[in-house]
Amino acid sequence: MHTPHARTIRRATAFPLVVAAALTAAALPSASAASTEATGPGTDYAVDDPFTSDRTSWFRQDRFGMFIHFGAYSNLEGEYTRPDGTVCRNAEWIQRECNIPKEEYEKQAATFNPADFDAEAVVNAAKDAGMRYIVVTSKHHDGYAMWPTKVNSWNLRDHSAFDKNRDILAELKQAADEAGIKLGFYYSIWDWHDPDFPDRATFPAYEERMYAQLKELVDNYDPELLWFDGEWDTDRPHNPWTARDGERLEEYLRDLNPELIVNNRVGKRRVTDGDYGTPEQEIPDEPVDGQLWESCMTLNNSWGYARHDQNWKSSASLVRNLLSTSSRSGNYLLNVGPDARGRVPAPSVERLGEMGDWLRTAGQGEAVYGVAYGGLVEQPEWGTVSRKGDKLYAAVTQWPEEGGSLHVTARTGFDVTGARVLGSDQEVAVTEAGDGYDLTPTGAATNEAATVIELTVDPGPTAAPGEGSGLKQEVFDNPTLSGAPKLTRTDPTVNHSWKYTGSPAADIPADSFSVRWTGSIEPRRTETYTLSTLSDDNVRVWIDGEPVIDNWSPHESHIDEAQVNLTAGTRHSIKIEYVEQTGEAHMKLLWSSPGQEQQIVPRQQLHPN
Ligand code: FHN
Repeated sequence: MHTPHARTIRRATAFPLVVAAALTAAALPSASAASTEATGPGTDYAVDDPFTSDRTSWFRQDRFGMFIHFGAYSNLEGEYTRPDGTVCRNAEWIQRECNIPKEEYEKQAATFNPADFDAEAVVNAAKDAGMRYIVVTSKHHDGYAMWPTKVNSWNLRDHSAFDKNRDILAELKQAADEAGIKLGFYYSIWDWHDPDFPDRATFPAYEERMYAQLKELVDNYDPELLWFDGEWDTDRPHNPWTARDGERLEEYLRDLNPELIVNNRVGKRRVTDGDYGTPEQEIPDEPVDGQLWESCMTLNNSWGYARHDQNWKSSASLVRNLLSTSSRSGNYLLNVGPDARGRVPAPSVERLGEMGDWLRTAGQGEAVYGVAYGGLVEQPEWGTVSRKGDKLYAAVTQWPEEGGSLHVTARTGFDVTGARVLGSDQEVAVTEAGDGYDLTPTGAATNEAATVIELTVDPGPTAAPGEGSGLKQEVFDNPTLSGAPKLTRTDPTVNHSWKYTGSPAADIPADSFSVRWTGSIEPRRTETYTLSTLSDDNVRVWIDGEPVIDNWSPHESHIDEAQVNLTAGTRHSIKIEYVEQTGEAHMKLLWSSPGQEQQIVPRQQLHPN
């Protein structure tokens, strides 16, 4: 089912050892299924570099996905009539926000019958939109499972009016597989229904059921991605979830399937949790440091179906959102909310089709799929610029007046060797102008959403990959880098997530240790590089003997940056000093430059002397 993934060798996962009385042994993944050996010193949770690994390649290429919010709340279609006759409106939060008593909510769920749910139609709508992956709610905050879980009877199979021979997640998986669309599951940690959830004392019993459900989902439906939610500190009910819980869950999932992609809400929505960040209903103004990212957004204002919410976004604004996310190396996860019968609202399908039309017209999709941050140029006011190899895609949303031009400000030296408007045979003049180039089209914009000017560029010399082996690493079993190092070795990359329980080696404690890396760093381009450290706790960095980063005090996961001028082929000396005081421990070294996408500094470019 999964090709074993080359991974950092780690000690296997501890499994919550509390046995939940409510479950039969059959429903529980047996403790032996996950090693009983607890993780601990010597464990490194960094599995690879999400910016470059094969495991995340599809996520970084696809750029555009469908979110589906579908659950027992959909049965109310956004409206609840209180006993006093007043109407309360919400969507997927309706039970909590309208104070529906648990028994009454269960009673309405028993009438839920999404008989018209048509997985093929849903997948076709996604495909027609140009979406390449789907994330569907398997369990939202109300705790209602949308698959025939064996863990409890609060689910679509056992508590509904739906056909007991159907399994909509299985139907969706089959339709997605046949269409070549990847499938992921949203799963809420926060659970309003499970009585063991709110109290830390009984939380392990809930956690055991949660692990069992997640194992069902991974084993039975083979998702490519898990989209956690409900990780934040809140009440009604109290949410006891901690970063330490997230560490353990993430480790468990990666042992279930090393190929899984997991979002940062598996922990506490930080840059060190999971594989990618999850801005919601917003798009970051620029590429996100330290982590992949995906912006999730509604088509109207509601995630779950709400009859009253007809405030649909225009397809032009949706296309522009997609161009904004992909041109900043992000993904766009756009939501649909099927109604009580399981039908995707027509206004949603219509707008998705219009987005797909734009992507399919004149190869405009090239400006989205597989692109990343423009890098070579500053982000313009008149639209967005994304990059894929020797192409820059200038997606223009403010077309110049006749004879007018569009200016691109160069961030590094590069030549423009070609320019054309996708979908038009008009000429585009490219002239050097001040700090960049002026692009002067000779015709009209081709559409309302965005007209794409494809530039062919020569980004200048990039040296061949180096032959480095990594940096010299000295590990001290004290927080002061003092005395003889306990361990000296070559570290291929500075890419470590020791978290709460791990450390650089089995005989190094999880707290109160320090590390020094020395050697040289060899860039492939002569440019101003942004060096980024992602650290918890202290960190300081020298390049060519000069201090460039100094955050020498205990801190939570934090990204520090330095702009350094590096010369291709030159081995610039580097020294990094790091201390783990207590709690979580993380230390990563990344770089980016106008011509280099963000990544963990690769082994080939690091030398131990
Ligand atoms: O509370 C949820 C909400 O219902 C919805 O699922 C969004 C989508 O990501 N997430 C949470 C709010 O941040």
